[in-house]
Amino acid sequence: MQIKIPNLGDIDEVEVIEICVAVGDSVDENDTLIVIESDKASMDVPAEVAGTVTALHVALGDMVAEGSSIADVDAAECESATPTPAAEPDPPAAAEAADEPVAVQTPAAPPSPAPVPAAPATVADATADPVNDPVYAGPATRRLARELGVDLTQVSGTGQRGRIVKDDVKAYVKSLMNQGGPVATGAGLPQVASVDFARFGPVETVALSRIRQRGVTNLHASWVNVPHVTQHDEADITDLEAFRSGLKDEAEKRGVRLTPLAFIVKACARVLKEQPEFNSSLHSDGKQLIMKGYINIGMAVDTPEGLVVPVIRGADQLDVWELSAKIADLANRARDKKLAMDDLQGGTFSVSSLGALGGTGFTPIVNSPEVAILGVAKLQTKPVWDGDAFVPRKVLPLALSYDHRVINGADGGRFMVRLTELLNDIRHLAL
Ligand code: CAO
Repeated sequence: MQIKIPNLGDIDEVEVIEICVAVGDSVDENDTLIVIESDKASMDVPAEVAGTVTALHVALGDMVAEGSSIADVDAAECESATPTPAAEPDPPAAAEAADEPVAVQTPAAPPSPAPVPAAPATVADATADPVNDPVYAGPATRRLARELGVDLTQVSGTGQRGRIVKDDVKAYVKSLMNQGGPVATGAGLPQVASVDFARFGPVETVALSRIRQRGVTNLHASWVNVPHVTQHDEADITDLEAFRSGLKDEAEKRGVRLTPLAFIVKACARVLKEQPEFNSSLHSDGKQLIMKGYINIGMAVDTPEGLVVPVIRGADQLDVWELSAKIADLANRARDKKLAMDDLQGGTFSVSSLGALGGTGFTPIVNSPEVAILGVAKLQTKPVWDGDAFVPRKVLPLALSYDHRVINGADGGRFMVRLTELLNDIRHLAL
């Protein structure tokens, strides 16, 4: 049987926003084959008979009209035609979907925002296993997720073939609330349009590593929850660099590589001790600051799997040699995927150093629930006016991003003044 797009009322075309089956799947009567969406509402298109899907004629993002062919279902190939309840109802349209074709037109329904962006797909993707699709959920579930600001890629589905159902979204929100985590990260936000890029040329869909998927959630949560301010400054580390190169032999003897980062972490630990609000977290009630009696500095490490931020515990207790060894150890284990969970927890402030790569500056995103992060760009030799003449100095660009709910601009300024003072003349670190 050829399954077709049902009556769409006065709507000419709708978009295919989800494909729930693959060629070869057995489906029961009323199982959802695809989900379509107009600018007014979305609806499931169910199988009219039980059987085996023998062909799919649509791809994600296709615009389809009433009567367009969606899929072929061979009823003869299915031995058991036990009807199962219709997939999750999506009133008003999908509630009627089990019966005759229905109109999508639902004047009472509020305008539906664009769907949660799905990975771009080619026609070939339409035959992919739906269980591996980043989001396998019906329109009602998607709508609930949008209302609650839930990222469906983070929710495990307990429905048929791993489909995410409303109860899964509710359970996910409940678990976040129990952990005191942020919930409404996306609520009310306009969504980025989902584009079928394959219309413009060849595309390939590449799965993100788990680390990068976690980054998607965490960075987004921080970006939408934390009002960021970034303050820029430069440290003159000419003397520090001379000192560091004088320590080359000793570093070799100790078997460590002494980079500017160990000194930067050391100086940050000192400023965090002096200005403890940078080492705090905002309580979820928004009325209290949690001041931490320990200084654990997270260090962004670039790995083939994505960005990870292992933590240097008790950074204020370590000397520069110990910090160098710790930095190398954490970076190596991050790249070899040998970090333990413990290495990734308990950070109170972060440093992101892109200095070895280049760049004159960048604005790092706060590693929430921490309240500040220092970005380090590439050291440059610049002409600096010393009062009589321009002299070549080694200048290190620094960027401090902070949560403006916790840190005032003046505090940010004080942090940077003190940090550059320590780096300009590291003898201050001995005081
Ligand atoms: N300017 C110029 N050169 C620098 C520098 C800077 N700011 N920082 C380090 N370098 C030099 C080092 O001195 C070293 O050269 P030498 O061996 O001649 O001394 C070389 O660059 C390589 O350093 P490195 O990167 O191996 O070591 P590091 O201690 O500076 O950094 C680590 C370690 C793990 C932080 C780094 O390798 C890394 O992964 N950085 C990426 C972090 C990231 O992705 N951030 C973005 C996150 S989004 O905010």
